[in-house]
Amino acid sequence: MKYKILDKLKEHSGKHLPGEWLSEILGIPVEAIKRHIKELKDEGYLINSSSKKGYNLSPTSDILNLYEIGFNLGTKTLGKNILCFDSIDSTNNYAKKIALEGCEDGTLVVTEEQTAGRGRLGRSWDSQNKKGIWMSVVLRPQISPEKLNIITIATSVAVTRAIKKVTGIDTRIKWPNDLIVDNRKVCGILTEMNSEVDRVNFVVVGIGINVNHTQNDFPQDIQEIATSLKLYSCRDGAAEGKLCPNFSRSTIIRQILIELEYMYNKINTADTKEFIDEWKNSSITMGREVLIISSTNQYTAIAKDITNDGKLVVESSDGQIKEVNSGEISIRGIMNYI
Ligand code: BT5
Repeated sequence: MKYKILDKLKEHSGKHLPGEWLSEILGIPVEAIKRHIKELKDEGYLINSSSKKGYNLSPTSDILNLYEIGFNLGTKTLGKNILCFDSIDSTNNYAKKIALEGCEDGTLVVTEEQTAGRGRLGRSWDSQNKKGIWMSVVLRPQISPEKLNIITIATSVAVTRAIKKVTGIDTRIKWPNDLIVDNRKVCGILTEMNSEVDRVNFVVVGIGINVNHTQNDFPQDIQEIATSLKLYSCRDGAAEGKLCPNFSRSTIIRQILIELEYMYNKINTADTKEFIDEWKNSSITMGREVLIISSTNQYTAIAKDITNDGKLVVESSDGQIKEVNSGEISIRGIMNYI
């Protein structure tokens, strides 16, 4: 019932709704309305209550819960099962645990804060409370283990699309797992797999997006390389003293689930051309000189292409064409690499 009240407040956003009116149309006593409004406030919704005018929902409420993410989502697999936390060590850790226990394909784990958010290769991921999107999705794709990269590629295109649709911001993709705006990292993707020799049991796709951070929300060591969607959208306005609104994280998450489900269906039917082409168009990597850093050596090369299963094709200075499957690349001018 409390979410029915919330629906009404959203439907009439900007207006005050009298308790008596809500009581009449929802068919419950005014006392019950009061109790549910209190529960919504306890969940974090910013609701102004005035004894004369009634209740009004502040548009700045930015809550991550089952209702905000899952209500009328319209997907078939992704986000059918949603688990929301206030704080957790890492959504990828939790997602892996429940995947091993047999959770449904498409299960979403999302949290307000991570206390031990992880990047690749043992690196850490800064996940400030209520500032960003820290989420993981469990997938059970019909691919062979060596095609894992395609999941990261599809996810980066899905997130790029979602950010564009919700915020209007064009992000660029840096192979294999970063989204970049203004030469800084705004999103990182961590894809982890559990497999047998020729079969994937599950993949956990972790997505971290800096959404509403101000510059000081980032720790010192990443101040120069990280940015948020809000900082980017406000880069000119801030100087002019304009108010920079927060973006709704739940709206972005919903759109990611919709876009990722579309890509996931394409992956399962081996129909990846569309999103590979889109990846190339959004790529900040294609055609550039890149420094390839593997566990055994480093060399510079020109990024030429990407294969249908997500490997980066490069041409090294001696003219050799190579396929890079995993590891790190640096691109001049991006994220402080000179
Ligand atoms: C990544 O690793 O970019 C993958 C990040 C994935 C995070 C998500 S959040 C939900 C899910 N649960 C998890 O525990 N993880 C996933 P990598 O390419 O290794 O980049 C890590 C590096 O990015 C760090 O060493 C820092 O230099 C930098 N970094 C850390 N936190 C950052 C942030 N919030 N924004 C931008 N850069 C950051």
